[in-house]
Amino acid sequence: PSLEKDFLPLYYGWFLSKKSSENLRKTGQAFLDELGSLKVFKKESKYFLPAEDPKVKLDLTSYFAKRPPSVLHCTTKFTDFGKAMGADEYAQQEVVKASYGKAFTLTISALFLTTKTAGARVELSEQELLLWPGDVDKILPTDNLPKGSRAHITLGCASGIEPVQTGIDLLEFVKLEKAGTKGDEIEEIGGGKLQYFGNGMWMLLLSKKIEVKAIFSGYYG
Ligand code: ACK
Repeated sequence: PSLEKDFLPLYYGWFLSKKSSENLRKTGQAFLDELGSLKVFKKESKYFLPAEDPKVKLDLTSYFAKRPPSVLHCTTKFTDFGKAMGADEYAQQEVVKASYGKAFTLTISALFLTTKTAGARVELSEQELLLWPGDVDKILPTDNLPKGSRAHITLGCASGIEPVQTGIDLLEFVKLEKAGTKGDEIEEIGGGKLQYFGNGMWMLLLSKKIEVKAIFSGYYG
């Protein structure tokens, strides 16, 4: 058996450089700070507050206290050390092997948050899409969304929420966009146009997209 077969990582993805990672964390933090201080957000903050005590002061930074411990990343394929569906097929692709350890530039087009997760939306290039698995852009088997719809960088999770949720939340936004539920355009804030999709789902479309440097690699834990 090949080495690739015997030692698959927990997941494959793009791992941001230390500097890009620090900058994106700061941008995400600034977004939380600004959103949390907006009247429109406060008016809708019930989704983030405990039903039994809706008067407590909401602090989004402590709300999304589960943050990625090391450098930020954008998962391509969760292979679960080879146990996940399609893991071997993914790992054996020529493009995956050839790209391993190579540098890429990822483009971030939006920041989003829900009651469960906060993340950055990644817009993949043609070349990057070659590394994107064919089976991950859906919540329901019947969903038919553009390739790469799920591409994201998790910035934080609410208590009790696993990071896998961030991609699912992003797909939820994409489904709403596709259904023509564009999201109320709330206002221009620092960085872009703020959209509200209801149910505590917020998205900031960046007026200036952010480019980050990242290495395609595997994470072994
Ligand atoms: O934030 P993420 O993209 O969501 O990065 C982490 C990484 O793998 C390590 O946990 C992602 N992840 C976990 N489980 C899955 C899964 N079943 N499908 C897709 N991504 C997953 C998680």
